[in-house]
Amino acid sequence: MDMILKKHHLILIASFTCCQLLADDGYRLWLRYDRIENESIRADYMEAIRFVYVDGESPMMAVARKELAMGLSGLLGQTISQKPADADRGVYLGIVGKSGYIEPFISPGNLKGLRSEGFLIKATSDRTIIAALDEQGLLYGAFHFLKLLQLNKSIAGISTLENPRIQHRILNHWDNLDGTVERGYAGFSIWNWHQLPTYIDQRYIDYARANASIGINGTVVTNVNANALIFRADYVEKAAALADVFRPYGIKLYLTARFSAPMELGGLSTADPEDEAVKSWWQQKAAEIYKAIPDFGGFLVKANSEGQPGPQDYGRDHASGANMLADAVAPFGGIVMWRAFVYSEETPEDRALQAYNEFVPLDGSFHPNVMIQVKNGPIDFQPREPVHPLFGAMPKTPLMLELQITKEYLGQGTHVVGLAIMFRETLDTDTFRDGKGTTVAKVVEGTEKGHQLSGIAGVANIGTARNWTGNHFGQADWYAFGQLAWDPGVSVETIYTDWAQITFTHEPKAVQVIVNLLTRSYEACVNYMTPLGLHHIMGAGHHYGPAPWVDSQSRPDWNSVYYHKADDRGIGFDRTGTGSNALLQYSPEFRAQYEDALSCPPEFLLWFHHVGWETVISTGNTLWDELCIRYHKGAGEVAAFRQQWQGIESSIDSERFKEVLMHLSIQEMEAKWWRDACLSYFQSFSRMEIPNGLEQPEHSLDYYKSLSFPYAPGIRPRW
Ligand code: GCW
Repeated sequence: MDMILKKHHLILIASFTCCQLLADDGYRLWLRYDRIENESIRADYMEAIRFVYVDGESPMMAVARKELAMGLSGLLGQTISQKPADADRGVYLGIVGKSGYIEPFISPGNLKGLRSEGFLIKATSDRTIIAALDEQGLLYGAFHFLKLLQLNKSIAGISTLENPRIQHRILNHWDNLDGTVERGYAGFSIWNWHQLPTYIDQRYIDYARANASIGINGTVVTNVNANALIFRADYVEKAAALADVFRPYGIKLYLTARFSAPMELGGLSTADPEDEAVKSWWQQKAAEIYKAIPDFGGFLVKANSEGQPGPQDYGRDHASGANMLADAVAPFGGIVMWRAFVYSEETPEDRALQAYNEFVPLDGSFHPNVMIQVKNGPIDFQPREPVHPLFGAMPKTPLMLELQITKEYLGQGTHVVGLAIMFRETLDTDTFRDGKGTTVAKVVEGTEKGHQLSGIAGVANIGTARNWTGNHFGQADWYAFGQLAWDPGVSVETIYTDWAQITFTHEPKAVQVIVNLLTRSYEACVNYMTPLGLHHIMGAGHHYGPAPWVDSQSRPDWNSVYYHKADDRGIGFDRTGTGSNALLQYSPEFRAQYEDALSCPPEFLLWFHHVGWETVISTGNTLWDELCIRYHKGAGEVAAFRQQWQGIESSIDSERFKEVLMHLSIQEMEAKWWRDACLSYFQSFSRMEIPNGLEQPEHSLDYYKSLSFPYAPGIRPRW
């Protein structure tokens, strides 16, 4: 008996020591500094990094110092000295022109091209220099250096220089002051307004740190469906406490401005932007905010859209409203991000036309500290949209790109859908604005037109969930947004391979599976939800699940039938000259790709055309068959994702393994639900058979129509 027990005990010890998979709940995101497993790599690092010295005493440099100390002691498994020892090998961080420690080791040639917030990492014979023009650059350099180690990359002979290509890299939180999050699928808001400014949740610090690690330098902490209360003195004080936390991490705080705040909060009888009392109310308010938050970033505004107040309520245009607010923050260096997501109360012939029609005539009339923030597509964050025509049409105005990281229309909290592919698709699209090669990325970078401002915004997917994003793979979307905001040219493969390694494991098979999942899931999702350019056919209000039959919402453009226009003849929205002619808002070269239904790329066929069920499309199949094939392909792929994930169980810590598996199982069920519900419904028009060899819908159309989800998350409260 004794023997048996002992033997058992030994086996237990053995299995514990061989298995390095410590429990992990995902809270640490990609900033996991566990000891490097490869001993020879670790030994090389130890040899090169005997100490790390950060030259500077400011709060930001204290953050860099702390991060390096924590990161290195974790990764290398021993505390690293922070004292310079000239004769010894080590890492020095310093500002160019200010640090005697780095100066002798870098030449002007090394610094060529270095810009604000950028950094240089350069190895000399016995030291590694991290140099920058400003502290923010050093902080990013420190994070980058740690990432190289997390990735087990060689630092011997390293010489790398990086600059952000976009100036303002900002998260937009659609967080309400009552703690709910509009379109939030990861719990509640992380901002506890009730307990601010005194109670500083550790999450605020960890949030700032995570964002700094991926180069994000701004955050709008309130919902664009704004509440004027945020400008009351006590709330400004609360916001100031958050700004104090963010500052050492290089993150500026911004707030959303409710256009009618002068009336709601200031007791004025109007919010007319041309009214002197209104102007001075905003100037006064800006002065108050800057007194509390000296580096306040500025305002983000949703005006005259979905019931939000705006300048049009007074017969003024967007420029008048934006410029009035811009003038209020200009003396303090603030900016205004004015959203182009507008659609009016009147029923439009085609909602896709409106933003272009309202904003293009205003090109050139915005003040220099205004950016127009444009969603990636003309409707609303659909699984796949063509790019917004405004990107090709406002050369005199800096345009910000707004992406949605939270997955309102892409499986919400449960589906794994890697968004980097979608983000890249948008950034790489050619608008032909200044001839071939004027991609959205170039327009947003703004350099060709010499714009002083450039920016990119991502609607955050962050909440109180222990792992921040609810679904572990949602972290990859947050991370990918940061990488692409810093460098819109970085490849999806690099983003995902790095993320998989630093967030999960270095085990090659597992990395391959994770990268595959993230890379292929976007197309799979488009296929099982809205193939061939279909859009906005999800459940009304909560946007959860399939509901192509929705036809009784108060506005025509809130109904699915408005978008797919299925009838006995065919399906799709004709946006060519025979229809709404939305295509005319694009450049001739862009138009040429989509104008002809016979040659139109399948991705956008039904976005731009109404096509007969039996028409043979560019793939060689009839439209109906192609629709069926794509719905099945998408759903089938998700089943394969689950199996692939199961195959790497031994490489993933058990908590995250199980949680991802459960989400993949939900996704598999929901992908089939999407497929079957949509095909049953569309079949009621096409009256054609689902092709041989493809599964038939599991339930009747009536069954799918009968499902209801009164408590689906993320629905907007009305103020
Ligand atoms: O995507 C839609 C959402 C709304 C959102 C709106 C917007 C914040 O359904 O919830 O409101 O867009 O972007 O303003």
